Amino acid sequence: MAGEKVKLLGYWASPFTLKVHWALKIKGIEYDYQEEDLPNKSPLLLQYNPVHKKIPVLVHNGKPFAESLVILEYIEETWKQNTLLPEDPYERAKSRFWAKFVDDKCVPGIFGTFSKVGEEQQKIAKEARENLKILEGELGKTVFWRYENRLHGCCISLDHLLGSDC
Ligand SMILES: N[C@@H](CCC(=O)N[C@@H](CS)C(=O)NCC(=O)O)C(=O)O
Repeated sequence: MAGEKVKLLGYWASPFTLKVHWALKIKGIEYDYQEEDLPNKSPLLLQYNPVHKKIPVLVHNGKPFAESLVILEYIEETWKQNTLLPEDPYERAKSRFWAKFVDDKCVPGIFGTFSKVGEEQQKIAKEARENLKILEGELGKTVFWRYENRLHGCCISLDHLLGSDC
């Protein structure tokens, strides 16, 4: 839609930001990007996401949206081209289930593996591997949000990086 202003506030290494980048690109939406310095958040981020104070935030014609999965739903409903979700309601529900599984179970485990040390790190790395295996088992069975296929690629690469011997 002509004259629209779309802006994404994010952070380069954030998987939550990446999926919004991918969704916008799949839809062919032009947007500005503002990289955030997370220890020193911009006034815009604090203004637009006062509840969680986290990226990503999408701003569309001055209206802010926070929480990556909420942002994806908004993108899907606003720009109808190049759909992100399958047509069938059952398949759509499954896509949403696995998207939440990635956010709740895989991403924290992967982050924890790199930020924790010692026994705590071993424990969280084991959980991360187990959850990545579950996710890997789903590949080919579920039609995911289209961006998720790319995220799965990253997760599986990380699984190999972490080692698969435990
Ligand atoms: N549930 C949120 C998670 C977003 C999130 O955890 N963002 C992190 C970066 S990956 C953040 O902004 N951290 C800054 C902070 O916690 O102060 C979403 O899906 O958007």
